[in-house]
Amino acid sequence: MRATFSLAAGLAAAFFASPAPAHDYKLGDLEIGHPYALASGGKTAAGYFSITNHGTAADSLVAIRSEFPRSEVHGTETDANGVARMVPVPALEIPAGGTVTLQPGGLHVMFMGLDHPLAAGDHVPATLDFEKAGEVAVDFQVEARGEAAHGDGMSH
Ligand SMILES: [Cu+2]
Repeated sequence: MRATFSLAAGLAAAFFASPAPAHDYKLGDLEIGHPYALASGGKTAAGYFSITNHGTAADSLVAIRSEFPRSEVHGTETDANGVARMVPVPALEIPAGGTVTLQPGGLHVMFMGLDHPLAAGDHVPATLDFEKAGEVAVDFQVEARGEAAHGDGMSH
């Protein structure tokens, strides 16, 4: 038991030493990992998180609400000319026992109609609505835009 305790203490120390601590949410069998959004000075911002389904049945993320007029899940699709574009994903399925990860370059939340810039350190409260599990309030931590950030050049 002592060894287990020491490991837990070590993990806790590592957790608190991190400059942008991860934060997780639980809703029934679903676990929402580290929601964050990228800083933006434009009308849109991209958000990311992971969803793990510990249950035995699939569930789907069917809506996201925030202070902004529209928040949608988008996927990316590459056309015959090799041009990537974003397509809305009205119901994002999380398979039983599976994890779906929204990350730069792929699935993302698009916050639309921003009326003010988002800077690193800001927070975007939002509600995720799942078909079966219901709703959970989460907080997207705004982080500085990195090299692999969601490009503003992608069209909608
Ligand atoms: Cu998008």
